[in-house]
Amino acid sequence: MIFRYSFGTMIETDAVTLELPVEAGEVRHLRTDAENLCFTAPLPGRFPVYGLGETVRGINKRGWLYVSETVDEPDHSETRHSLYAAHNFLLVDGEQPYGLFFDYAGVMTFDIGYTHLDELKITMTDWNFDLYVIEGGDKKELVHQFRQLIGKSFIPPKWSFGYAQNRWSYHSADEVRGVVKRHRDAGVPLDMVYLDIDYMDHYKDFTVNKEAFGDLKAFSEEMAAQNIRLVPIIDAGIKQEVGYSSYDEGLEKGYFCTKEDGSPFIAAVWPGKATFVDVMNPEARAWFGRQYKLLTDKGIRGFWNDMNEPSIFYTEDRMESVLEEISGMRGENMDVDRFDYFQNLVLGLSKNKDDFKCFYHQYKGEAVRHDKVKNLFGYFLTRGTSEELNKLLPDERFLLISRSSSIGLHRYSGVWMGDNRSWWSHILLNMQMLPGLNMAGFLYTGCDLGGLTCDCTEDLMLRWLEMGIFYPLMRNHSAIGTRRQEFYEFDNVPGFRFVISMHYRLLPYLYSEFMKAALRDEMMFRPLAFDYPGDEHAAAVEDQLMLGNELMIAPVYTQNAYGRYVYLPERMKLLRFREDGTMEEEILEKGHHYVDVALTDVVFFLREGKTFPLARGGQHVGDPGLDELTMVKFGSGELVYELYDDDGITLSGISEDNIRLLKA
Ligand code: MIG
Repeated sequence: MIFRYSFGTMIETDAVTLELPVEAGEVRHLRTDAENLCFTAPLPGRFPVYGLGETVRGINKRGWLYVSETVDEPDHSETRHSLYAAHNFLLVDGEQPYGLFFDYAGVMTFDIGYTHLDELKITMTDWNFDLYVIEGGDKKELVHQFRQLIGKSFIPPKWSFGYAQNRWSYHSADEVRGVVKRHRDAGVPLDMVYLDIDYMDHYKDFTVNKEAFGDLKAFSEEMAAQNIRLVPIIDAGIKQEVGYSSYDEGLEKGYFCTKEDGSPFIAAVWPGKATFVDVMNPEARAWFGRQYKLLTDKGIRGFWNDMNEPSIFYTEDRMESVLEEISGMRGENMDVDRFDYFQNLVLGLSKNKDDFKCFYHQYKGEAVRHDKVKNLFGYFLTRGTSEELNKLLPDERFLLISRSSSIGLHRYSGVWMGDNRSWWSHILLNMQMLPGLNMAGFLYTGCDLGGLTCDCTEDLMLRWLEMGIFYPLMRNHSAIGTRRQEFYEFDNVPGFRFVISMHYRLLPYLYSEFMKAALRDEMMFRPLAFDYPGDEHAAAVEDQLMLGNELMIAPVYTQNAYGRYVYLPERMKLLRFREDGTMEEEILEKGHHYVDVALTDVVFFLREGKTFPLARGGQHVGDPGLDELTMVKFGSGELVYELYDDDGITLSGISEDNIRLLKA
């Protein structure tokens, strides 16, 4: 059962696709305090709270203050309150678990046992929103109801489930050719190379640096002949430059955000001074989306939308006033306070909160200040992209991921988990984000394997890939200035070949579980407690997940560890795949176990009474080796697996009819 409550006049988010009647009475489960713009509820006993999508901290969200405010936050440490996303869905476990969804464009906070250990307090910025309370059934059922409320998840092409290599940046077509060649020569599978900002001409969206990348169409065809797709980045800011058509046209049509006086809002990002599309105006975001034609015409079918929180390096106005103030400080004898002040003048130029209060969108014929709708920026910009790509590519799937998101975007694109670091703790953090993202409808997701910033080591890369092989979006990505982390930069090439190949051996399973989750509004990755309610050990597990209906995963995420403790909520079969091509099977009883995992071992667990397919593997997603399946089983008698397969490309080809029963 879903109960809808409506307060004030909300800014429409289109997050919800079902129109429900508005309830009249008191809000269920929560105490409403309209005067203080908040709701409270007790958090009983040890019951976990789940949800909030892409955030810091654990699977169980209890014990921290989370702020739904989309920010470009490269520090994913436990001190933070906000990241790139605003996913206002919460699942409060208890004797009778319930779900909450705040359909709200503004900034809001979730104090989940932060101020008082046993109290939930949710505070809004204003009183204009819809609240949905979901009841009835277990945790899986509550999520299922929520997912039905918000509509079907985005489905990208099958090739986007392959392995991707990226670095910020590959600077030329030749460099990309080299990357591909190293993979192919070493027999390491690869499906995609992402292009970061340096493929553009001076960081201008929808342009190409022709000197370095030549004819992008010819290059993308050359790559396609080797079964490689190029995936170029698109940034949110459009360079302010007369004669650059995206700028000229957007300005002429009034498609950019403006200042209070109606003049265009100018802030610097990658290309220097830039404008921002007024995403609240459906025409403006469609116009933005139509420009992807320049890339689709070149045969490009994959895109990533970055910097769309939106991120701002500095605004024209603040830069002016800071420079003026600083010039007046020349010759001063600064004490520590004054020096701090001076430093903060400069540091405060970037992503300054006040800057988000000085520009406007057009919404239903009225100017609405950006901070009231900030959480919708990445969502609506990427939605515009997706809707127009659908028109440009009729009945064709495309790969699209966004950095910023709010609920609703899951219908239009996937997300990556932003700028993580080459830290061991981030293997775990990014794994802990998975169930929350799945609850929010984001199934096509993954993190930068090996970590974006900081230096990666060989063992970190291997361990991260051993987790990464389960991600639908499996991308090795690293930032400029960091140690290179393509597999061939390390010593153990056979080890990398083996681990990455395991992803391709698992692909029929991963693709099936992904597609069934999308078609049935279910989660692909679940906390153990969702499958084993009532098991108090399962409820406490933060470093293992259920994957699909057959498997449990438990990655190694600490350095110099050659194994780890694993909790088995029931009897399971441990599967250990070794670099030499062998597979070991061992039945383990319910309970706690220490499991050996050598540096290049791939280990996971199969539930009793279940079977799943394992492919011979291949060099890319279209490789016939992916269709040669053997069944692995745990249990006697005939076991059945629901395999999903389709043409991987068309939209009309997506259907439950593509499920075949495999018997083992
Ligand atoms: O300010 O395009 O999350 O993946 O490599 C950083 C450069 C901008 C952030 C993205 C990251 C990308 C980087 N971008």
